[in-house]
Amino acid sequence: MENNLLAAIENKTANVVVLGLGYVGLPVACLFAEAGFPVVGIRRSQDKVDMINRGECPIEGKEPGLAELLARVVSEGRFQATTDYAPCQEARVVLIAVETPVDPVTKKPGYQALRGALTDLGHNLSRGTMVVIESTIAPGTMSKVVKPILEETSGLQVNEDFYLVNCPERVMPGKLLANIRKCHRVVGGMSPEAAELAIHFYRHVVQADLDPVDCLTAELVKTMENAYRDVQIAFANEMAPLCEDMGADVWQIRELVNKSPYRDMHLPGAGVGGHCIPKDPWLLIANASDGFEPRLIPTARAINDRMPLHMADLTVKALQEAGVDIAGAKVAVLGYAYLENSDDTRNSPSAVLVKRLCELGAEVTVHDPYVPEYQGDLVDMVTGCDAAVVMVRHQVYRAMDLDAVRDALRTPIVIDGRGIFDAARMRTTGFVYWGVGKKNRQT
Ligand code: SAJ
Repeated sequence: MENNLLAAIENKTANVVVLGLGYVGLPVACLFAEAGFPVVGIRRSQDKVDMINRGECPIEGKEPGLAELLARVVSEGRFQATTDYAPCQEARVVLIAVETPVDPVTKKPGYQALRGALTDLGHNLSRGTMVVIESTIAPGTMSKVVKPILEETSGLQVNEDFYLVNCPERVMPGKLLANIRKCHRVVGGMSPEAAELAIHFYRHVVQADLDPVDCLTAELVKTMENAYRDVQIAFANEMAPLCEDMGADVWQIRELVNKSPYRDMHLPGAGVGGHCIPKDPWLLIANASDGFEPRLIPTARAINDRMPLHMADLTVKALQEAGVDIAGAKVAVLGYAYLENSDDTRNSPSAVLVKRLCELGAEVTVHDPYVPEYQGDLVDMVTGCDAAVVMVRHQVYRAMDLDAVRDALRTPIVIDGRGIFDAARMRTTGFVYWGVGKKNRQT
């Protein structure tokens, strides 16, 4: 294949198209535009396209530098958005960054968005283009799904007529730009040449290691690194109820355990949310053959998924200690985002807790300073409630006026899902205090 693509990448004349302008696609489009490439972003929603072309950032929450960078690259004419796939025909590099959720029952990816993007791209794919999948995908997807769809819809052959790469994203809400610039990436090529070309391309925005590998290795690295984190968190979430059962404080024990070399016990808590950790372990094992029996991954997921229900159990017990029945009790849920100081509510553990409390007959109100529908004065919101359940380590909860909250509650009960408060201090302040991994029984 003629290789003037390398020259176009080096001198930044290569037209870049980014398919999918969400948490992954938008920041990466802006960074390549800032680096000097002409970038077109494609998104299905005309409203969002119009917003982006006005230089307005559609992503809420604290994303340092993103809104300013977007406004700048749009005003300089380096980046524009559209709903039309025609710009793919002139593209030399196409990045695909669409969501890859798993079915809540089968735990398998349907890839509807990915299949749609690949099909539309295939019909507009030109010879000599480099296609990069940034989405997180199950190991084996590049060869079993991506390659066949692109070849069938374009009539072109991978490695003969176009380059194909998997370079998994490394985003985290609140650090979108920083993570792209600073996190190492694996660069999986359908050919070594494709991987090398992609490394030349990403070197324009990534200041960390770019490791050339094959596609299967790249798919395994990304899903395995997040499955590893999920298992680590699950261990902590098994130790918390154990310590409650034994009448010990898992938070103090965790700190002492981590004094041992090579220990890094993670934080137990009210649940594991977000768009990566709850999903990627299922992607990791999705294409394993029947000869492989996954045991640790599903068990870890079950442990973590149970934590919001554990929070409901603690709430019932705390209310009982104060002589209040969960049925008819007014419960305030503090925090709805999945991560502290973020507005991101994807796979929110609080959603599971709210559903469970309502099933038990409680009247639930939700507060979250970052989520528009749950914003409001904290003390006003807890006024008249029988319990306040803290689900997220938002700074506003860590710094809240405990005397004011105690006086506003009808029954002074706090259930602590993130180890924020000191049990002794809470009890001397007059609260019935229960927490994940805490010494909850007063006997
Ligand atoms: N959580 C715990 N205990 C912990 C750590 C996290 O309960 O010890 C919970 C959080 O409250 C949250 C969920 O797990 O609900 C996920 O937290 P996270 O810190 O993993 O945040 P994410 O989901 O944004 O994870 C992303 C991932 N990065 C990428 O996929 C590129 C993850 O692999 C990173 O470790 C994480 O960002 C990060 O810390 O950068």
